[in-house]
Amino acid sequence: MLRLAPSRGLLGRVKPLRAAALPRHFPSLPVFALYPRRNQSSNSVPSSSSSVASSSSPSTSTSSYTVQNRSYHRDDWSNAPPVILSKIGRNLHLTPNHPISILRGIIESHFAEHTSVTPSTPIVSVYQNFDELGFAPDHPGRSLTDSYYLNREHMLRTHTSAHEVETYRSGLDAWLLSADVYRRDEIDSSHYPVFHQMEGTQVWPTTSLHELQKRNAELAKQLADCPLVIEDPTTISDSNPYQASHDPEHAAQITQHLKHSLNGLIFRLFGHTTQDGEPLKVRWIEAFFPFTTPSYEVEVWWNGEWLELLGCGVVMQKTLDQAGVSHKSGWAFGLGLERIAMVLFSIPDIRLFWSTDSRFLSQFREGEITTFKPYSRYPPCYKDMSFWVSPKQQAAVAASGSGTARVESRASAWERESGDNGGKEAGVSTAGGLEPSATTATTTTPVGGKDKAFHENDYCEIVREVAGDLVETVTLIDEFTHPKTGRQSKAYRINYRSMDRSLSNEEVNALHAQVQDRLVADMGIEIR
Ligand code: FA5
Ligand code: MG
Repeated sequence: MLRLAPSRGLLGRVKPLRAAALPRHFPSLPVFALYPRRNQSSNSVPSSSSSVASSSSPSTSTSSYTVQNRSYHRDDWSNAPPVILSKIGRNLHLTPNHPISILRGIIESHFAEHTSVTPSTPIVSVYQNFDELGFAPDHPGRSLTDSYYLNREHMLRTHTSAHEVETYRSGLDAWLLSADVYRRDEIDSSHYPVFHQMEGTQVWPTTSLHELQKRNAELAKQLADCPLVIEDPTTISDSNPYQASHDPEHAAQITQHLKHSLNGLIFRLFGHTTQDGEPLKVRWIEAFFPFTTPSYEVEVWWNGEWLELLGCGVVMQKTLDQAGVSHKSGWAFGLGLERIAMVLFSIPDIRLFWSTDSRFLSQFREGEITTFKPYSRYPPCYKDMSFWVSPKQQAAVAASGSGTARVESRASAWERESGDNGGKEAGVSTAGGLEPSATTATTTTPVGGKDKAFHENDYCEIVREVAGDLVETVTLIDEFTHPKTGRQSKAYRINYRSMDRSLSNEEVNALHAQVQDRLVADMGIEIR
């Protein structure tokens, strides 16, 4: 059960909240690359059955990628490795009896009035993923250290928001879009380079917005009866304002409807969950996204830290203008299905979702939330690696003027962007993606090599390419600059642990040596 603001009182289960009964259109045919679904089982969804024929490393000279039978030329921007491309088509969110799919189904049935949409491919244009949504040209998320590119024009989507404009353009007003998304990221138990998001949104013709007040009053009444104590200290301010083009009263009603809708979902999902006998704590914090304002994130206290579940906000009017529906306004959210499933099913490590071990898969059944029973916890094997950063990489960092930025801020560009810092520094992001830094690399530097600034995501990517899911965490444990030579030293601890078996020390030593060799060859580091 959740502990919510004492003023709200305690109650049993809340009735599923229904979307407001306002005009909506349902296209009968796929729109662009999207497949709207209503009341269909996941089996009948046109799947993105991929054939990934990219068998050699993108850093080699092969001139193209073939993904889902389509060929993409490579250029100096290509950085998507085969190990990542091989995940295309797994579609955990559409796999019956898989926790990610079970969760998708539960959320879809909660938002019963929303149309479910499945994009046909994770490959989108850079324009769709970033420009169309108002990302600044030097936004950190665009960097080669943070995103996977097939070439300068095409990339693996980093978020489901990449489909917002085309879906609004299709005429849908209330929809849920679930899909796999891809990010170069740090390695730990709650971050994985491929994960699943669900985008949810509701928009209304401006002429109907006055109806929201009544609807909000009803929703508030239902929620008041929920035993939810959700902290929400957020306010509207210059750093998280309503949009100038919006009537502030309308914007307030849309914001309220967003919060009520998501609080209703949170209660539906976690209303009966306790962790270690303790009620679950949930909080709203202010955030920043280029395509919403005001913007928020919702976090849950889990395993001793705040875990970010979703980002959301009032849709930037420009996005709706781009979609040709300027006469509508509304809200959108993007939630991490793995993050919620981890809490809901008590799954301790995000890598487990990719397991094909029947001891994992056999534990889950469609429509049911069951507590995961670990079949075994194999011992970890820590290996440290101390090295000097290559002089060229160090020079590149110095040239960018912020060599220690990454260490000070240990969250990914994505989480810095929206204010979450791995649970350590919640609040409005000051980064906002507007200032290029060492952490962002530059948008004109070709991928790879020893000449660009050292970036932890590049380090993690190579570790992942060699050791795959045998790596549980990669943690920076030390760094210093030599007082005389000025050389920079770093030390990382790599924790190797298999989810399915015990690893021998010899095996890990051999793997660690391979990881080290690749890092020396690709990043020019000098082992100390
Ligand atoms: C976004 O991706 C925005 N597109 C969300 C959004 C949509 C905002 C619509 C406003 C309107 P963010 O980068 O915070 O935001 O990611 C959303 C969620 O994805 C996170 O809250 C988290 O639950 C999940 N997530 C992010 N990175 C990872 C990762 N590496 N592994 C697993 N889950 C992740
Ligand atoms: Mg975030």
